[in-house]
Amino acid sequence: MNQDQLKQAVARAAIDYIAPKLEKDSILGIGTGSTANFFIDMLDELKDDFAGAVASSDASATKLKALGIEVLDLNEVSELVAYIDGADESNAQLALIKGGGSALTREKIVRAVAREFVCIADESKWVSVLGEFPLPVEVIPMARSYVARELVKLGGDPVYREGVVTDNGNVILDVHNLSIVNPKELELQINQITGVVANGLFAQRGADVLLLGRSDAVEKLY
Ligand code: ABF
Repeated sequence: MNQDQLKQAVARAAIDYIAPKLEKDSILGIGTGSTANFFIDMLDELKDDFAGAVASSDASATKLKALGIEVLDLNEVSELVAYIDGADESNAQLALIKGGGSALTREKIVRAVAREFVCIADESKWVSVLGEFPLPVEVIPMARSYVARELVKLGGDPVYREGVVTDNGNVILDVHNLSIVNPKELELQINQITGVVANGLFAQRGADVLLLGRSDAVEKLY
C-alpha cells in the first residue's frame, strides 16, 4: 500500500471506531491535514448520525460545510464526544508532535475540550523518540527573536517558518535537532516562555487511541 492508501485505511478505521459512539446531539472535533481530509470525506456517510462539528482550521471547516455538516464555534459547545486528527510523530506512550500544518494552537484547544482524542496516522509517523520532525511553536510576532533565543537555551535550533501566518495571526518557529526524551516536561518548559502561544507537543494530553496504518493492517494502540 502507498502512503495515501494507508491514510485512507486509518480514516476508515476511525469511521468504524467512532460510529457506535455517536448520538443525535453529539458534536465532533475535526482536525487538519491530509489524513484528516480523508476522514472528513468519509464522514459524509455518518452525517445524519450526529449534530455537528468543531474544526481546528478554516480549511477543514470549509470541507465540512461543503458536505452539509454544521460547523459550530467552540464557544457554543461544552463537550466534544471525540477529536479525530492526524499527527506528525507519535511515540509508544501516544505523546505526539503536531503542527506541521500550522494549526497546532486550535488543535490543542479542540483536544482540551474533547472527551477522547482518536489520532490517525500512517506508520511513517511512528518513532521511538520524538524530535526528528521539527517541533512547531506558535509565537506572538513581536516575541519571535526572544522566543528563538530561549529555545536555543533548551537545546534546539529554531527556524522561522517564512511566509506563514497562522489562523490566529501569529508566526511559527520550527525547532530542529531536539531529542525529546521527556515530552511532558519539555511541553511545560516551552509553554513557560513569554510570547509562546502553544507548542506542538501533545504529551500532557496526548492521544487516547492511535489508529496506525501499517502495510498489513491498521493497528489500534492505547
Ligand atoms: C495535523 O496535520 C497536524 O497536527 C499535523 O501537522 C498534520 C498531519 O498531516 P498529515 O495527515 O497530512 O500527515 O493533524
